[in-house]
Amino acid sequence: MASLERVRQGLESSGQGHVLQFWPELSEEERDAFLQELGQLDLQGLRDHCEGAAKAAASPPDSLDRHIEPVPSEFIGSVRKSDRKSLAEWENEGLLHISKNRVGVLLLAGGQGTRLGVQYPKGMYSVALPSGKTLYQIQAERIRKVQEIADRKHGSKCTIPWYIMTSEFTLAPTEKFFEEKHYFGLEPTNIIMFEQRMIPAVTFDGKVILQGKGKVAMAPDGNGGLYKALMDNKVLEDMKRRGVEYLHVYCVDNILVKMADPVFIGFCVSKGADCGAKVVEKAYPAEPVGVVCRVRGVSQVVEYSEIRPETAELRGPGGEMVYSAGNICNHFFTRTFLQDVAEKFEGQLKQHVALKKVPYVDACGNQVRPTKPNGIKMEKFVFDVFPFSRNFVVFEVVREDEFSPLKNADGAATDSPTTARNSLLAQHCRWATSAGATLLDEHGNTASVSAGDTNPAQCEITPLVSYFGEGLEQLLKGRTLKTPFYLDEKKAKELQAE
Ligand code: UD2
Repeated sequence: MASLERVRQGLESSGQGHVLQFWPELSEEERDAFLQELGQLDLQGLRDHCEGAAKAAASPPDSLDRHIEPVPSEFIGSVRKSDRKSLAEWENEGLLHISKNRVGVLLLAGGQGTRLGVQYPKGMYSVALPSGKTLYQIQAERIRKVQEIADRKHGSKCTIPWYIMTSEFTLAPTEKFFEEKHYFGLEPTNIIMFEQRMIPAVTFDGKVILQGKGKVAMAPDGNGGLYKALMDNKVLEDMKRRGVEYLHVYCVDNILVKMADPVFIGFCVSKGADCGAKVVEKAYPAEPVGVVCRVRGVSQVVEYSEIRPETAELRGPGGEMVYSAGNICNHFFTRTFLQDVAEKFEGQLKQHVALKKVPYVDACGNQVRPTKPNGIKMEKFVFDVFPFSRNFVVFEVVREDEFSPLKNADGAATDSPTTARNSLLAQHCRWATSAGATLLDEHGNTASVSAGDTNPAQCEITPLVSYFGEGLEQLLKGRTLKTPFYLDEKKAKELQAE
């Protein structure tokens, strides 16, 4: 453990002596825990961090709006605009790489899920589907299925390793949950959890905030903390050892996420990309998604919190949004690009300022819950490496098929458990009817099925039977199905036997 004297000196020389002001009041146990926490702080970099945060928060953000322009549509690949042949070719290419163990998935799961308001990691959330599955279970089963599809097509046994970036808040409960659920049928050694760094929250005058008398207010360093975490935890070495060349990085809360999407992987690889982003057409100007655009000619994402409303609202001659390429936090990276980032560019990643209400103890030792922002959290964003790419590609997918994030608690108009559940059910209703089934609602009437249905019939299909709507015709064609209808593996066997 670090010595108290060394820590005290480090804090004082970075202007943070107040951190130890309640030291005499702490019990032996509290002192040990605090010293251990302080020993993990980057004391060398603390002054820069605190001064940098205060300075960044004080100066008006460098508005990018004057320098941005949309990415011309001819530079955006698109599911909707591509013919079947191209889509099939990309899918085949993706499946080939999967079958050769060249593809991994990486989940960004270090966030705190503040908006959803649960005390546990978001992936453990169940949106009350008929099956009761959590987000983690759905993701795990999609991995299992796409491995199986690649195996069957290429006659080999393949593995898609699942890298999971957690933080101090999410690692222990995530590990416990996976263990309790027997890793959802995946091989535990192919699930690699690692932790991102935490950094102190700082007041507007550059002082580390004490959350308790023996506790600094710490927060994860943003999902762009990924690149440091890859190095800290030797994840790139693990990828190399396994022969993983391509990584699909995604965020935890999109219930429709296509794990290791072969079409996206195949598209990116066939274009020779080192880096790629999936986008959907934005639903409305203020939708909380970044936009893929060009800044001073270079493609990148401008986050929703950093674009002016008047820019987001700009319309073209046909009334369409000028900045419509909505980032859905689904990215493609080659391992060699990530290696380059880790070795050469990580230090150049932009720091973003978030002003937050951070509970703290005041100078008299009273616990305070602020009602307005009092603290600065500095964050890096996962997409800020795009400008370092040599060949960055954008791939537009269909929202109803691939994007329905869970951000807010029920009661919110958008991105809630209800909207996420309905998106998945509506998709499965569409799959069932296009496979030739007729769905009946609870009154025995034919259920209407359309994209974006806000009150879909209760039809759920396990990913273990179908990854993306394939293989259903042989089970469902010509059948009339009463809802609620849950197609699990057992039911699929029964239908097959009939
Ligand atoms: C993210 C995207 C936004 C859009 C939107 C779509 C970023 C920076 N923004 O915004 O452009 O695509 O998603 O849903 O990617 N996380 C960590 N560590 C952290 C912070 C977050 O792992 O320190 C994870 C978090 O667990 C989640 C993902 O990153 O899986 C996105 O985080 P968020 O939900 O806070 O991002 P949001 O919705 O503001």
